[in-house]
Amino acid sequence: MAEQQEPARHGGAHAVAAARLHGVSTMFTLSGGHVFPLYDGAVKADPPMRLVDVRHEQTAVFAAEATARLTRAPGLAVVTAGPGVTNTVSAITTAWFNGSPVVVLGGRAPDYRWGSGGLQEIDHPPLLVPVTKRAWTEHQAGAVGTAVDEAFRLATAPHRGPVFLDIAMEALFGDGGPELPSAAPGGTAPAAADGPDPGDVEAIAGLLARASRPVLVLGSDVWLTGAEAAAREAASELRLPVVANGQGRGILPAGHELLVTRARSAAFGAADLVLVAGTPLDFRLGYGEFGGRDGNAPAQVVHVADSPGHLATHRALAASAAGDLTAFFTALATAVPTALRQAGAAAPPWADTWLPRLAAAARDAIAADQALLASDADPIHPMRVYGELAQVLADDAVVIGDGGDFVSYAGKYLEPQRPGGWLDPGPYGCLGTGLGYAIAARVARPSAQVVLLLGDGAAGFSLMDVDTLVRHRLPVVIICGNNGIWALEKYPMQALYGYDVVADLQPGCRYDEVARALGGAGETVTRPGALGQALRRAFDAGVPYLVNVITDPAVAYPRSTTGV
Ligand SMILES: Cc1ncc(C[n+]2csc(CCOP(=O)(O)OP(=O)(O)O)c2C)c(N)n1
Ligand SMILES: [Mg+2]
Repeated sequence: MAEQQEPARHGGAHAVAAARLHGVSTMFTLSGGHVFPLYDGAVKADPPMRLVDVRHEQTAVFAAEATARLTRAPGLAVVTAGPGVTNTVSAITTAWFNGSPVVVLGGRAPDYRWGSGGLQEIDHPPLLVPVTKRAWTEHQAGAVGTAVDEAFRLATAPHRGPVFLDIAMEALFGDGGPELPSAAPGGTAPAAADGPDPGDVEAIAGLLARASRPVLVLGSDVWLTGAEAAAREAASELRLPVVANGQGRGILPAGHELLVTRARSAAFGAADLVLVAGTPLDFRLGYGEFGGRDGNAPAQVVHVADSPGHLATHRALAASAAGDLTAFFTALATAVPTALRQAGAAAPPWADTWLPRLAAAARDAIAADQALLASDADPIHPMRVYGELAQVLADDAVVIGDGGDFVSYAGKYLEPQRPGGWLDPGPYGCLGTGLGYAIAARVARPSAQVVLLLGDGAAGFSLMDVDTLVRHRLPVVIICGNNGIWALEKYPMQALYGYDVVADLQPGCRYDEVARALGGAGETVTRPGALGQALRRAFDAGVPYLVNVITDPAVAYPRSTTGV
């Protein structure tokens, strides 16, 4: 802590004040001289801004991204010039794919020496333009506050996403003037999306009224844009079977009568209309190809996004709408009954047969899971881990997945009770999000359970940041699914070539001892019967705790697609 508490007025102080106006309370960072004024600005702000210093810049950006995805307020990461910035590229790209409002502030070699070969002198924005909403440089100390304000406004405007700004050294260290930003010129409330075109909603309502086997897919943007209550109400009002995707999971709690995610292949295979809201028609949704199974015609596809640029262009759509998702669902909930009445139907025709059929299929699938969730197999079947975890998870738990097969199991068998409690890397599929996401989750939800499900391969990307959890007293439970292999690559390579290489890790490696060496705690579990008690010890520990579960490498996740 600095002894002298005079208000700072350098560019760094202006940047911190502007970030705070947008609701930022934590700066995730890894030190470098180019960005010292941002720390000085954080320390001397009133109240000081919390600094969480990590062990790799990608962890800082993943933490900022998870902050945005959990709190729906923007996240902030600060990284030093050159390698500090280039180390963030995968994490910024992850935020780009996820539409996460993140601002990354980078240091930058000074302008007055530019071209002379200064330390870490590289022009960062061209590296980041393709994966950000905007990437640019601020050169003037007096303009830093305005530039940072602009960065946050852009990051939070529809369609949300990452923004990069680097600040030349003299601008960050130089005098920005006595007046710190105290009110943002354009206001600090995130810009709202315009409502969708009423004609588009009507057209969608008309299609739905003529459908007999519709399915509603709720994706991450439904949660990220705050439309979950409107979506839930519309689904309930219209009795629509729902498949949840990404952070849309939990909008309908596990066990909800309309939630048919576990019957998604039956639902998508036989649907005659699929309405996808708040997520791209990417590989996770079979590129938007639905229906056509068992002699059925291909389904009509309706795509709804929060902004026109996010509507699918790679396949024909029966209809689409772009705009505020809350407004969309609210309008849909009244437009469909009107359209049904006009078509002479008293109630949604799908409510009597199609919905119960899918609900029964979902119930059957869940019942069929039970044997493996309770499996006594030795070595441990990965599903047993989830059977045990489900018994100790609270409704408000945050569950994070970073890994291959181990996390695919989790995605399938752990059904959240609330939205905003499930974090996977999203469609960019980047390994290494785990510790950054876990750090952010603990900061954002101080009293909730935070559980990180970590493949043993994935562990290698970020396990050192257990040190950050320890230094900042952030207890989380880490469950390492340790099969000694990169399973999600090993089995596909064997299927293609009949053999595999570069897919083996150390069997039985003691990742729990890594956690201990860093000041946390942990244990290795090799027997299924020991799992339950180990998980309880982990939740009770009050320190970062890694349960290293040795699972059966012979068990491969029954995957139908590799995403390519
Ligand atoms: C940064 C990055 N590198 C490589 C991959 C390719 N990849 C996807 S899953 C996977 C295997 C993950 O292994 P592990 O975490 O041990 O989980 P398992 O499949 O064994 O359960 C790999 C290498 C990736 N998605 N991201
Ligand atoms: Mg593995």
